Amino acid sequence: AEVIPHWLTKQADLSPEAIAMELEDGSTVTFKILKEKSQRFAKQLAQRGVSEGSHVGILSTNQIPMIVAIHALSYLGAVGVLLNTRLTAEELNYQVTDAEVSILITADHLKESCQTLNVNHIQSFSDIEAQPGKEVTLKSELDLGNTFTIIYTSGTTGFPKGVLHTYGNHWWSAIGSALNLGLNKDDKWLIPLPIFHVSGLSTSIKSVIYGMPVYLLEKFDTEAVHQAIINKGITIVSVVTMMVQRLMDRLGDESYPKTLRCMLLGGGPAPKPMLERAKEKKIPVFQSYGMTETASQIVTLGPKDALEKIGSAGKPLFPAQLKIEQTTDELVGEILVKGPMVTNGYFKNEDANSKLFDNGWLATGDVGYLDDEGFLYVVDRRKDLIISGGENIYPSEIESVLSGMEQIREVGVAGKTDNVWGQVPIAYVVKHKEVTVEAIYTYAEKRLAKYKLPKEIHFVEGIPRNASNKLVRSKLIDLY
Ligand code: S0N
Ligand code: AMP
Ligand code: MG
Ligand code: MG
Ligand code: MG
Repeated sequence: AEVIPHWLTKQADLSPEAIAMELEDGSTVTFKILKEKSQRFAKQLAQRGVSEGSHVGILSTNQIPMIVAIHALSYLGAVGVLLNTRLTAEELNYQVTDAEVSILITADHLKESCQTLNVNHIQSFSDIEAQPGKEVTLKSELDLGNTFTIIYTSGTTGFPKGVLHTYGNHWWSAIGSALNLGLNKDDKWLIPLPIFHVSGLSTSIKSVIYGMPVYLLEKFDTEAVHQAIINKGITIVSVVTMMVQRLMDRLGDESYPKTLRCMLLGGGPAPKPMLERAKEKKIPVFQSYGMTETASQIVTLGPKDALEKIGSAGKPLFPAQLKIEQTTDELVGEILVKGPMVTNGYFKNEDANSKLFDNGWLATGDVGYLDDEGFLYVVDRRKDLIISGGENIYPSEIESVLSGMEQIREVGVAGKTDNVWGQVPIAYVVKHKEVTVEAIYTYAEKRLAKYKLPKEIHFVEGIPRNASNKLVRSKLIDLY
């Protein structure tokens, strides 16, 4: 594959004094400093045995050392496995084992909670920073064909799959996004989304490729985002639906300054009434469609078209292609995408990989149609996928956990519309022995991230099944 100069070294050379990162307290880091910190961290990681091809777990909330650690891996040719801080130890253990993580680097405040993880070496950012550093040759180039990151995504089977991202996937994602959104000299991109998702990660990589500052929030907070947009010259902010709703409530009758040119909305469906309300308030919402497998948005709708095409996710980015796999004469069918930002597959998962591609086209599992001008409308998500506040949940994940309880004979889980989160999981349980709702929660809390816990648990006599004895989730909601 093509080789390019190391992107952070290059940017530090082109614009050493430009701001790479800005924090809420006003402190900043330049590209020169970011490069120096990352190179030092790389040598310290090398001292701990990290080398080319090592799989390094990263478990952190958004903070400068996390971004430094990610760039440090690129100087060694090591692979970052980005872990969701909301997961339980049991869920994390599945991922670190599956991804063959040899060392886990974590935020200082999370180290204590990592003690039960199945990784031999667990080090906080401060532990690594205290290392002397080993004199190793750092990469001066990046091979676009090499793997840089792995991010797990929930799977229909109940087990998450590790999406591989090459440098090329991230590079082309950044280029495609810039060709679509444009790039201004004064751009400053606010990241309230976690860097352990590709939504946050991709923005921190765009920063280095564009020479653009990111305004980093440790975690989403309505007031902090509101204040940053009003007072800190934010031009672009990435959000999920639930955040747009909270921000609009906070905004009330006021309006945002002209400096805000793009509110990039992704990660799930956007309800039409919300888009209409945003339009009234003149908030420049860009709807988008993308997934972990496409290294961030692959289809985007700018505000110019938003007026006429409300509800559409837009057109594919310049380097990307999209088509609808029509199985009948209807316009609606599975969405297929292709492009250099699309993953080559899941780590060590030939079974899933063989189903992922159809002649080089990634079969998303999502369902949609194109209007006569080529604008995409997403009408249904991948089979059974529940999206709560931008986090994905598969009913099978919850079902397999709950059915592990000996008092439970059968369980079915379905998504229910929710005003705050978009959708939430609801569980229908057939008892085998006496059990209380409290006991079920106690059991589930140890095994499932909080956002996956069913918001309601109902005891029922039986679970709807079809003629071949398969669970019919669409009929579950009618049970109660
Ligand atoms: C929405 C968020 C911020 C909510 O978390 P918050 O406010 O921090 O909650 P907490 O204060 O921690 O907890 C409050 C209670 O709520 C529970 N909870 C937390 N999150 C959820 C949730 N999602 N669903 C249900 N419940 C939740 C907590 O457990 C707690 O409970 P109690 O009170 O009982 O203790 C947070 O969920 C969040 O950050 N969501 C967004 C995640 C995200 O980034 N998703 C996108 C993933 N997709 C991609 O990366 C690909 C698409 C993409 O790249 C993209 C996406 C969006 C925008 C742009 C792009 C792009 O293309 O660049
Ligand atoms: P994730 O990889 O966690 O971002 O999840 C990606 C999934 O979110 C996609 O496969 C879709 O099911 C859903 N999704 C993303 N964008 C949209 C959209 N604009 N409308 C409806 N669903 C979406
Ligand atoms: Mg909160
Ligand atoms: Mg590819
Ligand atoms: Mg997700």
